[in-house]
Amino acid sequence: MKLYWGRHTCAIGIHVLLEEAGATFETEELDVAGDATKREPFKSINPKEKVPFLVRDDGSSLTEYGAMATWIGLTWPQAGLIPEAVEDRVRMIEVMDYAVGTLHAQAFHRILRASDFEPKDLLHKTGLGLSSIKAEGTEMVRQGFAILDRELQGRTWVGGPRFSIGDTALFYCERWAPDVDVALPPNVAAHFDRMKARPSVRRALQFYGEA
Ligand SMILES: N[C@@H](CCC(=O)N[C@@H](CS)C(=O)NCC(=O)O)C(=O)O
Repeated sequence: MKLYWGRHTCAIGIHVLLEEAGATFETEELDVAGDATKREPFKSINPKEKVPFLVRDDGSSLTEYGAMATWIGLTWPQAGLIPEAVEDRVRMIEVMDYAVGTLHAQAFHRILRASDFEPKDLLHKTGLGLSSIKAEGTEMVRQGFAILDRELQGRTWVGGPRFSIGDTALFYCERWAPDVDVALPPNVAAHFDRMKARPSVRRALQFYGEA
């Protein structure tokens, strides 16, 4: 199995999960900031042009954070990465979907790749401008973490009492907060600290050259 990844990307969450599962995997680094995902040979093997991207031992590939995370959770059940109780499981999915689909794809994306949100036609190009798009993204990041802070009240992990796949989605967003000058609210900051104390996260951060 091979995990395609890039520095400072959400791929670290999948890396953490593979570590938690005890999976054997290779890695291939892409210069994501330099747009390597948009060039050959990667573009042909993953037309979505994104990392994380998993190529499994049978040669088939998998994209999308939730799908990859769920596959890891179901393939290594002994790691206990998917909550058993219905309420814990749906709360976990609620946070994971929000982190991936809103906090990352809407809020952080506006800051990290503001030009993706800039109107492409000349008529509208005079509109917001990159700095306004980034400012809007920063406000969305603040609001997003505030919402998650309320949801995490009284919870150790996003799925209740045990670590699960959803925690890694929140973790990769938490890791980006200092870069966009957003302070994590208390429950989210405590979650980030708990994540950083996990051996799997330490190993992944070390691999990424950040520990
Ligand atoms: N929907 C994808 C999003 C993945 C994604 O946005 N990856 C970013 C890095 S964090 C990326 O590869 N960006 C490259 C680009 O947009 O050119 C998922 O859930 O895995």
